[in-house]
Amino acid sequence: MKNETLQKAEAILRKNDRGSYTVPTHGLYPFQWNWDSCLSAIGFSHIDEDRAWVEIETLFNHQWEDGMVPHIVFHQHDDGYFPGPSVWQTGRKVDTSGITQPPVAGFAVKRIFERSSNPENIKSRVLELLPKIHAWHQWFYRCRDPKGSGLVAIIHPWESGRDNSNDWDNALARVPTDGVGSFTRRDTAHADASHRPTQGQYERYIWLVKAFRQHQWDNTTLHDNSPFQMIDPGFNAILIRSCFDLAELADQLGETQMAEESRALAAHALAALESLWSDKWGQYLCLDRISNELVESPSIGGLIPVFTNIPMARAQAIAAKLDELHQLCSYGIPSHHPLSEDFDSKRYWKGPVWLIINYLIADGLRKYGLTARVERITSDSIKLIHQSGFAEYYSPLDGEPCGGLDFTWTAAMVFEFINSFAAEQ
Ligand code: 9WN
Repeated sequence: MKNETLQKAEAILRKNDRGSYTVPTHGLYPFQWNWDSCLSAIGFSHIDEDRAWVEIETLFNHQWEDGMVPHIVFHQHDDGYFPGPSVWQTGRKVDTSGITQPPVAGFAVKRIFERSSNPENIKSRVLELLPKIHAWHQWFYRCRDPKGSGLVAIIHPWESGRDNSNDWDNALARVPTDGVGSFTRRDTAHADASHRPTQGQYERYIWLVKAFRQHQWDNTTLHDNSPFQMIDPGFNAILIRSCFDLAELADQLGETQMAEESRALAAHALAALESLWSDKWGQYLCLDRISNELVESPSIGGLIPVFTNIPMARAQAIAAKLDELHQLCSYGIPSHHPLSEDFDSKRYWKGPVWLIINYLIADGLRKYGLTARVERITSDSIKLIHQSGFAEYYSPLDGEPCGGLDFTWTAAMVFEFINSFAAEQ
């Protein structure tokens, strides 16, 4: 008989399933989101392997010709979300946004393939996906790192997946708001406005979208023309891990040239990641590519690199930082340092705990054998679910559920925490 929590998690995945893709949650996010889908597919792999593959295949059916994989696919009309297709105007047959999101697909495909009950049967599907994922990774290094530094920049806070992190505040303040016009946000009709980004942030988000639209969404020009170019260590680490994972899979499946190319991209990037380390903060920091300055902001983005192959000493320093954060909160891991002036326990990415981030960090720590921290993160994550349900995010101080409810990727991560991490302890 299945654990009751897993039964609830499965019910959420099924409720948010729209056949060939899932929505992150009913109401607040009525379309397919890029990294939500890939991480949710990992959850599906525990209950329905075919459905897991379909989720990722659907996303990649909407990949752009240049290799970019959009952050939202607007499969069906829905007025409940702003900005919708009429703002993006990307001119796709099926509407999509024009920016991307953290590239977790390479990692997710490897994980799902590894646990496949019949790998032989799945090989051909994986072989279809691999070149598409590889093209996306190459797109990143071509279009978001035009000078070949090894580190890619995001050009919109929504690309980070950590939308209103304090990391972006100063850089975003440089983005103008002229000509944005009036608009009606829909997010605050579904979720508590005090948990969501401010109006000023939203105006800048929209200004950037309109500016990219004027460049006809041409990715050969967007990076250099964007007033927001941010190098996020977490984002880069996810890309590096996905390149390494894709290389391993490609080797296994006989795609040796792809494997070599992917490994070379990852190795170059990994060496460059080191330039984001800060001894002062004991973590990685973002680099503002426009001002060429490290951003002195102690966010979770600087701890996510443990997800990839950073040096052991860095992983140990991150483990020590996690111990410090755990001392300051009832539930880990806060998305921003609780002693920082701009910490906010309930506002979106300015402090709350996200189970997907807990998962990426726990998965990284496990690689280094830092199991005590894996156990702590796992037990905090499961406690949050028992206490507060499957929320979008939670206050690290008292576990209050925030944002949207019955959240797909939160439910997906619960399968990983209970079936994989807790089962190993
Ligand atoms: C914008 C869907 C997405 C997540 C992001 C999260 C939030 C969207 C929004 O929701 O962003 O993409 O409108 O707030 O920040 O990580 O993918 O769950």
